[in-house]
Amino acid sequence: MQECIFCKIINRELPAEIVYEDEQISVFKDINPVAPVHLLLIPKKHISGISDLKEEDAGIMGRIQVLAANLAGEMGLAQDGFRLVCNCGRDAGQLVMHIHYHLLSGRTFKWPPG
Ligand code: DGP
Repeated sequence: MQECIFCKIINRELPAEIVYEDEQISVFKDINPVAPVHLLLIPKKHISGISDLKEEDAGIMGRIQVLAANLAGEMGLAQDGFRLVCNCGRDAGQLVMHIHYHLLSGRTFKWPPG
């Protein structure tokens, strides 16, 4: 999508610290990290948010979760723990309307979230 920041990162029109990429998925560091590890995992296909997911998107969203598990394992995050967050809509704090998971780790998180 033309005006989407994350599509521009995928298309290399905007810079980002990309840490993983394949045909369907891109993973890059959040520009405004809220934890020592803060990655964004996104499908290259533009999907606005969880509410817009279709049956056909189940595979890619599952792949992203498996990738999160693999990255957490490779980065040594699994033992102490990590959080995988997907904000959906205004009240949840979604600012970028291209679906993304935040992979957060490296500190203790509170529950419930603020
Ligand atoms: P959310 O509030 O869930 O929509 O999270 C959007 C996240 O995207 C937020 O943590 C900041 C990050 N972000 C916004 N613009 C950019 C950008 O241009 N580059 C990178 N790397 N991250 C961005």
